[in-house]
Amino acid sequence: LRNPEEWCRSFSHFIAQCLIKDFETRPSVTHLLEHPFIKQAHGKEMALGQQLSTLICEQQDLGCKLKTKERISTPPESNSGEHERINTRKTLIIETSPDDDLVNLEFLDEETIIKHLSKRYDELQIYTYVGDILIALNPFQTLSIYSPQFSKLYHGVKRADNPPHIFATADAAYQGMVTFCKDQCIIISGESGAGKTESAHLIVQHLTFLGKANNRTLREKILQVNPLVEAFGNACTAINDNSSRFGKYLEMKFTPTGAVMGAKISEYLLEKSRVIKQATGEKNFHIFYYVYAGLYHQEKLKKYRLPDKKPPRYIENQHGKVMQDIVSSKLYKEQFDAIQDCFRIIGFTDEVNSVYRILCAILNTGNIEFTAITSQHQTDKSEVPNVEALENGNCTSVLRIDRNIPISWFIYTELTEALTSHCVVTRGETIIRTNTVDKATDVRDAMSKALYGRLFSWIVNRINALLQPDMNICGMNVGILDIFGFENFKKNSFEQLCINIANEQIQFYFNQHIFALEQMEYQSEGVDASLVEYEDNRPILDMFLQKPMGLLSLLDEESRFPQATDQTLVDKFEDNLRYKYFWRPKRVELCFGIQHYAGKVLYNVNGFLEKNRDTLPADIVVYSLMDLLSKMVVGQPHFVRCIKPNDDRQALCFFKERVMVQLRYTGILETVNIRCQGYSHRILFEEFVNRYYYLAFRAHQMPDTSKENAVAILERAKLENWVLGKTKVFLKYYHVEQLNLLLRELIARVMVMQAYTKGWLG
Ligand code: AD9
Ligand code: MG
Repeated sequence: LRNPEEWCRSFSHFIAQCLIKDFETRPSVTHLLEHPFIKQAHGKEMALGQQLSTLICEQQDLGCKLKTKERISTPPESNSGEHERINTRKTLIIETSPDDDLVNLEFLDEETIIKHLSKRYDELQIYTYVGDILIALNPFQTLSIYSPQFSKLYHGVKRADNPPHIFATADAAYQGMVTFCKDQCIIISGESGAGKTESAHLIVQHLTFLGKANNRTLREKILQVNPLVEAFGNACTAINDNSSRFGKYLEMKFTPTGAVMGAKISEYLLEKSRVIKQATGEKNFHIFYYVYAGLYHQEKLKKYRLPDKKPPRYIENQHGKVMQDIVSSKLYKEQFDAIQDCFRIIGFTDEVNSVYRILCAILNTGNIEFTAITSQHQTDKSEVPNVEALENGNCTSVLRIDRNIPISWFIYTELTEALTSHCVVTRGETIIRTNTVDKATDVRDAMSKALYGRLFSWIVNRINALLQPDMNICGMNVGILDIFGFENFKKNSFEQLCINIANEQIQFYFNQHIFALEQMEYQSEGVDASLVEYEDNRPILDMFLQKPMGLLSLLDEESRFPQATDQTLVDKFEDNLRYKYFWRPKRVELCFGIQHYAGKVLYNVNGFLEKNRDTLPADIVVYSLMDLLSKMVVGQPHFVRCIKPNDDRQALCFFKERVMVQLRYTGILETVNIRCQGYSHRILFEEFVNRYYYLAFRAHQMPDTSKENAVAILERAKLENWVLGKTKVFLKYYHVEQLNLLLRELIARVMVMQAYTKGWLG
């Protein structure tokens, strides 16, 4: 941004005159200038200059947009390779239509909604509104609707001015934050592969555009955060080649004037078990392949003591992948280079080498083997026959444990002992017992998982330190929640249970905000609005979370018994869980079924106890998600519901049945109903009058925050269909947008006037 004075001098006198002329019909300028809101928010000249520049850009954009609307007609990008399926005949027409919002439909039933979404999808209109909620259908192809030109198009305008878009949701959150100085959060939900992570990237992209700080480097840093953490936390699964295996809450931090000043990530429940084993057709975390291929091409495998004839066991194909597949993959090598760039741009230093070292150590650890020693007295002892793996430092020296250095030698021996034996304390006495081969293998794998888990947390913490705002400013946040989506595989284990419980909680949070809280307020405020029935998943959550008899408490309890087995666990569930959502199939051993909000899932308890012991107790994990949710509750929520139109990842392929199921379990029909009939915004009279009074009163008047004055504002703003409760104004989602727009226009005019009276424009 140029110096505001300089900028304003060059600003066209003509535009100022036009705005002032228009302003004359409004309350007195000088009065408004004295208004505390304006003083507080825009009192500082620099801030004023920034806002003013934004305003002018908006004016310019507006003019350009009117032309662009007719002009933009863009075919999807025709890429090679993965996107070969793209139908290049289709052309995207960027224009609004009344059916952009399902709430405008004349007939509201499932069939109509499906037909409607299908028609839009066919025209590559992947986004549709349900009031203020965005439905995003996965296009499974690259669309050219995310360029900076589109960011401009969606900047600070009314929702109805443009077709629905993920940028509009990001924009609403940003405008809400700047206008009301209130934290916002965007909750993205949908099943695995529905497009949550892609949506999260696009939101970050648009927010960095909006929060145009002078600091270009910071913007670049923030854009690298997602690719970096996803290299460590995402993997290829049977459903999605880039599946998130952890939950992520990214908070973007802004100054009071809306300039981006930093970011912070919270991670949640990384699927560490993937490090040591992957299901058929799945892979380890991306980073292992990137690093192995990258080091191979740099001829550094030897340096990191990695085998070069056969890939390490953890990334070796249990499923047909061979050395050549990994090292000859151009993609892996390119990704390795990209990750190095991410590290560098974010500000990591030599510590990156330690990251690679630890990753290689984990791969080497996986190659340690054990054999049984049978002697006269002992039959259950194991040893490490491939001493190479330890002695040549395969695992150990990469972790800087070297037998030639006395202190390391001690650790080296300790490590061998730690893998092949364990301590038992009985009546105050410590006894060392040897491990069987199986036990030693488990210990080895547990060590790998722990190392990876800690490495991941360290990277996240380091990113947070590097992106911490250096300004001592009390700013505001827009948080973006992107977790692993609901999963239902042929074989589902402990990991799927954790993922699906997290998704139950997100669904509950959505229900609370969209249905429960709203309907409770109608009743307590005596507002006559018809109640909408919805599927409440609270009883399912109770079944999981209740203490001491919920499923997770039972699992924790059983995990504390050394004698517990898979059989005792599943019996315990069956004996104690008297819920219609739980069943035990007769013919399938060691399995139990759960009727989740999103469908029935059959879980195999094999390994549940071990995995639960290995992670934090399930209870604590559920706390940590609650912590995440409670953080979001303080912010104003915005919802994005991602929908997967088919299971074959095919572009332009809309399977009615598949979409219908997702619409049903996410309660879209009910959401449309409540958005048609309901009042999504309930604001206390006091807050309402304080917020909007200068739309109807002279600024210096400071009217009483009474019901009557609230009505005066609503009438002056020419709004219809609002209702009054005992203490609150009940508004439709579009009312708030109209009010905010009026408010912003007014403030913009005042700022131009202020600049004008200061002589900047003369
Ligand atoms: V999971 O729960 O992490 O397994 P997500 O996050 O819901 O899942 P993701 O965002 O990874 O799904 O999307 C899956 C794939 O769909 C992506 O890799 C893209 O190939 C494709 N996709 C999703 N959204 C878009 C989009 N807006 N434009 C183009 C998209 N492709
Ligand atoms: Mg994802």
